[in-house]
Amino acid sequence: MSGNAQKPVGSTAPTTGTIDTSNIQGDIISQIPKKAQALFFYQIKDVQGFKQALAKFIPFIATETSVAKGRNDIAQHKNSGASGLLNLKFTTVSFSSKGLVKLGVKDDINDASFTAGQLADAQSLGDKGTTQNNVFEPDWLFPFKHDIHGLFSICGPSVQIVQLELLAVLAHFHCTIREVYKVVGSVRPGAEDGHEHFGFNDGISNPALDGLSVGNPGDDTVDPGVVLLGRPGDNQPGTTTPVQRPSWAKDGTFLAFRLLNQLVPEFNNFLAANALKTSDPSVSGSDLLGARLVGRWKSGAPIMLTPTKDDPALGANTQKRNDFDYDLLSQVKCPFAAHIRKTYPRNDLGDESNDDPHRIIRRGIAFGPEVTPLEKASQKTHFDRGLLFVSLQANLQQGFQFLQKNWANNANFAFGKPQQPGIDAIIGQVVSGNDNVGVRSLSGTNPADATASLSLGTTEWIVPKGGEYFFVPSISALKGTIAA
Ligand code: N7H
Repeated sequence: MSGNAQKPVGSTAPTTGTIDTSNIQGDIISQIPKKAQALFFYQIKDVQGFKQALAKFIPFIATETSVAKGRNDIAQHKNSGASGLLNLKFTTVSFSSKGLVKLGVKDDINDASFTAGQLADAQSLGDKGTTQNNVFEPDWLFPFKHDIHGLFSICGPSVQIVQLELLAVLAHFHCTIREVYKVVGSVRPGAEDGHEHFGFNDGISNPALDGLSVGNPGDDTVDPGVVLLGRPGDNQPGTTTPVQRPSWAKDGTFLAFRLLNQLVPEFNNFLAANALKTSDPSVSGSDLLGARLVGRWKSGAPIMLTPTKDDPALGANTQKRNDFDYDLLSQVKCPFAAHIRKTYPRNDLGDESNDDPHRIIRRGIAFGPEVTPLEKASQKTHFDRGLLFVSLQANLQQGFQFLQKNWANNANFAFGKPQQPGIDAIIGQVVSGNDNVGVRSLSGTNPADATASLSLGTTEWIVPKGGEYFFVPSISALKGTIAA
């Protein structure tokens, strides 16, 4: 018996009181240290058996407190000069809307996108597919077109260790669940550690949460309710009126997962074919174009601070690499449609607090093999690789969806610029019915002629292969409602 259905909806007036970090799952406030991550998507077959197994499993779930301890242990291990990586594993759990229903949780958590699921959003996100009898079917992998109830995420120091840990978790839940899809991501080898498959340093910029985490200069601190439900800032769009949430939902967050394949040889081929002229012979024209599409050089150094040449020391400098603003009316340093400018426009929106409701915490990891010599030579992708994209936010429509639909896919955003910005060259998708139909282009890529538009061709280098929205509950919600 779930019991939760009797709990009053809307009893979570946001409070600023202390937040118990041992009640919040890991990876939300501070990032879980990881070299590899297994994501296991499943359906629940035996509800009562699952609830019993989940109740016993709660002490093994990573919390903000256990992650902080883990980070501390890792720092001590490094400082002691010891070799190798500590064998620390962190497991978190989350549920789709269908999963919560299956478990008998009947309260409306009050997020229409979560309730509908990502499959229902695929077309409006711009994912490609076919329509038959008025029903759109995205070109996703088969498992993501069917019900997914839950997700286990296991982070650890190696692929082997997370795979072994996953086996232990599955043994615990035994036949109460059925696998839908499994994928293991890992950091790329050697100097590419921390870089996604196009070669760019990733995971550099995330907002800090007021009272819970401290950001680096330029990170911007947002209200905790931008990420945690039921906390100050978890407001109805454009208002200061709190969203009504069931009390058990407090201190949980929504997780948007996207399985994003990346066509690396094709992307590199485009950069080489459209290489820009550079003033410095040591800078390659294709590297400059790549940097202008992303807004950062491969090292992570922002082009606003170093527009003509990469500066690896700046890319590694946590105190400086996020500390910049954009030139409001000029693309000379950075195109209006550069990926990081589209997804966090900073002063492009006027007061930077206007960005706050649309900030997300990103926790992705790369998956798939390195590009093979054959793929490089043929300039064609033969093996699946890409990003296991994860974003955390208290409001899916204001967070992940807003960034993808209203900003990245919208050729007119940011508004009021002297040239039409165009779409985000990295993640922008042409959506039929939008005013960007058929236009895969952006302006401002050429610093010498910011008015010129660059056609990106018809191949989108990021190919969505599936996804779902999940709710990451607090520990008390797991104990009192979900496993109860
Ligand atoms: Fe992006 N890339 O390699 O080009 N992203 N992203 N992203 N992204 C960022 O700041 C990338 C995707 C955001 O605060 C960097 O950490 C790739 C989606 C946001 O200034 C790089 C994929 C969405 C930021 C990439 C991908 C976003 C950001 C710079 C898919 C949301 C922070 C490093 C395969 C809908 C912006 C960093 C800021 C940064 C890349 C997906 C959003 C290098 C390859 C789907 C908010």
